[in-house]
Amino acid sequence: MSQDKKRILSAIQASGQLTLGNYLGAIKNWVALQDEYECFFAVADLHSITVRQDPANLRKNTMDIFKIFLASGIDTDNNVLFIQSHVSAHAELAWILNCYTYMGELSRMTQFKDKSERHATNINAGLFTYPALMAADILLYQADLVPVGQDQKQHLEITRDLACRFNGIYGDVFKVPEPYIPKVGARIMSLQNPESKMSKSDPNPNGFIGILDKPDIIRSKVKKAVTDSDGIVRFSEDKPGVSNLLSIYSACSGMSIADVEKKFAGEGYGVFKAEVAERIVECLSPLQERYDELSKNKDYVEKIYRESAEKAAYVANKTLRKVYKKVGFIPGR
Ligand code: ATP
Ligand code: LTN
Repeated sequence: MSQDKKRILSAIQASGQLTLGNYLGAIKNWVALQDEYECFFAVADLHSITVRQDPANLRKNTMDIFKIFLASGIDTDNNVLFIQSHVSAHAELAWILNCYTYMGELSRMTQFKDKSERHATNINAGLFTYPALMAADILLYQADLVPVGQDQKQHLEITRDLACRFNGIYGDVFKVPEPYIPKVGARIMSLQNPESKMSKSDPNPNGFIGILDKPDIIRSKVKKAVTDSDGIVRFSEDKPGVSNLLSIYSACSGMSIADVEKKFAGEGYGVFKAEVAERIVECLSPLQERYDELSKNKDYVEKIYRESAEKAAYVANKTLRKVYKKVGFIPGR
């Protein structure tokens, strides 16, 4: 791996099946960044248990996400794709960072407030200290840049604060990371409620397109997508459903929104929706084919995640050893 490339770390929680939003908003950008940067991409399974998970589902989701990362075309010779719980340094550094994180700053996190409302019967300590684990993910790898959506910016701020606080006490231990928010990041909205983001934890499956949804399912979900009654294919704030379908068409085809509007001028929503569905199918089917191949080749997938965990652990443990020493722990291994 190149020493002079800047380093990137990002992760996706294993809290459900990945959506077209995760693909267009995150994974597609990762694929584009992999040659310019040295990348570490993780399936954040430790984070996902801050919300109750069925064990069999968690196993399936984690493995599916890992295979989707591979199928999306990330080159594992030069980048590291790994499963967070395979590198114990994440949990170890998270504990230490917990002891440097204030209750006050954690209580200001909007994701904690949102998730506590949505899971009112399970407001656990892990959900509260989630940002310390996310900071550990990032700081262990001395990452320069962290590609995240707008909703994660607050977690990145706390990561930077923690890095500076720790460095302030003990000297230069952590690199202070910068957020990397893609300029043209497609923000894909729910098909059923286009005012809110397409999310893998949406209880209504018609709200999201799963990356692994088969063509007929995709066609039927797009057909049911909420639009409006004026019948004009135009991007506008007061037409969130149609605008979202335009964004999806544009992101999947590479055409500009203005060109897509021109293409469908005078056409009804029926024709437009059918074409949107086809663009999604075209965008996802090469990935789905590679995913199916990988599913037949379990030994290969296992080999990759085992080797990657070793590569990740090598880098992570180097930082952890330094932290242990600085804090005053006696070296035992
Ligand atoms: P959850 O609903 O379980 O909290 P999510 O589907 O919103 O999850 P995250 O795991 O929070 O997804 O996000 C993983 C990455 O995918 C982030 O970088 C996020 O910005 C991106 N992402 C998620 N949903 C969308 C979306 N609808 N449009 C664009 N990017 C998205
Ligand atoms: N919290 C993030 C997922 C995540 C992450 C990370 C992102 C866990 N660890 C480290 C970037 C860097 C989310 O919910 N999208």
